[in-house]
Amino acid sequence: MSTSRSLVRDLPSLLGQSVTLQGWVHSRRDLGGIKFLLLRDRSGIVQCVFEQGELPIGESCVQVWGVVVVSDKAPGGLEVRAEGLSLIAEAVEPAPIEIPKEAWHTNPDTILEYRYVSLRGLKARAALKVQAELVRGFRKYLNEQEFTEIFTPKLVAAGAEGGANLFEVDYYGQRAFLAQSPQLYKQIMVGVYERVFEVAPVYRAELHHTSRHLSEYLSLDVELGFIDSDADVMALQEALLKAMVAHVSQACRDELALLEATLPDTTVAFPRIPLLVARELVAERYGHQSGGKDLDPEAERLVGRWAKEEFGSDFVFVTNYPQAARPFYAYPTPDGLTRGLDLLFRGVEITSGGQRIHEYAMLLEQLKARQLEPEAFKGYLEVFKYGMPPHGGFAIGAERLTALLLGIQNIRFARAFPRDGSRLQP
Ligand code: AMO
Repeated sequence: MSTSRSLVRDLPSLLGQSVTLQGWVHSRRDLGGIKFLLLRDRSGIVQCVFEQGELPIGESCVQVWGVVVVSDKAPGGLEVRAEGLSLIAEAVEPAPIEIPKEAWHTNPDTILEYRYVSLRGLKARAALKVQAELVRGFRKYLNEQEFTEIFTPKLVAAGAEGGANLFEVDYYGQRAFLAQSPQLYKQIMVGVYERVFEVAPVYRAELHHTSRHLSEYLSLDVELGFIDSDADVMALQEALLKAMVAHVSQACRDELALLEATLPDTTVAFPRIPLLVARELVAERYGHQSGGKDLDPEAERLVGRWAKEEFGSDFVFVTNYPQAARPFYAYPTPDGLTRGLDLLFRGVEITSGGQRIHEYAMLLEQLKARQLEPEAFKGYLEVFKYGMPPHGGFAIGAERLTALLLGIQNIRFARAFPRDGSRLQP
């Protein structure tokens, strides 16, 4: 690393001085005698003006030196009057898509096919930077609340969430799966630390090709013990999301401005509505009959609309899901419902969670009521023999949160290298 290297973001304080920059040729323009090079480094972009010499093609890595001067016409109000350029690594051929244009109307498959270079676009990199800061805000808040970060296996012997969307793996000749969720493990770890979280990918062999499902996504998992009810889970979730948004608003000013993102108003409390009431509400207020046990996407959108219209909130908790719509470990209530809940953000589910069953006998009862064989859940059940506190938690889909926050329509663009039913490369 060159010790004398300046970053683009520092240039305003270096007016009139000689600097050396390193970065990429974002674009170049030849106006007869004068040539313009936009140099991109990790901190920004600056215009460099050359009076002689040839400029290398886009995406070449270069070192440029010259004097920083004020310029009304240059983006950012300053430019570098270049005195020289050396090649660090020349691009072998022009990039397959135009990075500076970042034309989002280009066929998404094309952008994703060339992701190794399309990620260099300012908007593409800004989106993933915001995601990185959301995760940093997540860790920061939970660490402050005495949560311990855990690391659980992604190669597992059984599914955690049920359903058919498991990827099977040949594990030394034995059948294994890619983890759908760290669910059991985070609960086990509550027995160790009381409060835990994990940031890790999970795997879902989703059969539907949608704009909100990936086959591999980043799950932000939280679990905590010694709670009174699902209200504690909601309180933590609300405070955590508000802290994450506040962190991003500080850490990503430039990125948010570039993406023209509007942050949610975090001064309002997240409204809460029981699932059955939500179903009635969308039918009566908006004339929509939600199909299935859960809310369908249109019903989610309408509940989100209601929360916005009535409370000015982009977030809304949908609570008390029926047992039939939740896994066996959800804490049941006598009315056939559970203390399971979802959080919607801008009309889309971004988290699922709630209070869990913590008593061995109650778990056996639930399995029996669902005609499930306790033998098949032996691995899950063991820890509940050994004193588990009342506990609950949730998991946030990091890409969904990022996409909804930034107005990205297709979740694939909220992950660097998305995996879906038709994509395994790059
Ligand atoms: P669930 O299966 O609802 O719950 O997942 C939690 C959150 O993860 C996100 N999500 C997805 N994101 C992208 N692609 C997918 N295919 C996908 N599937 C889910 C959503 C969803 O809200 N163990 C429970 C969590 C818990 O109870 O703590 C679970 O995994 O944002």
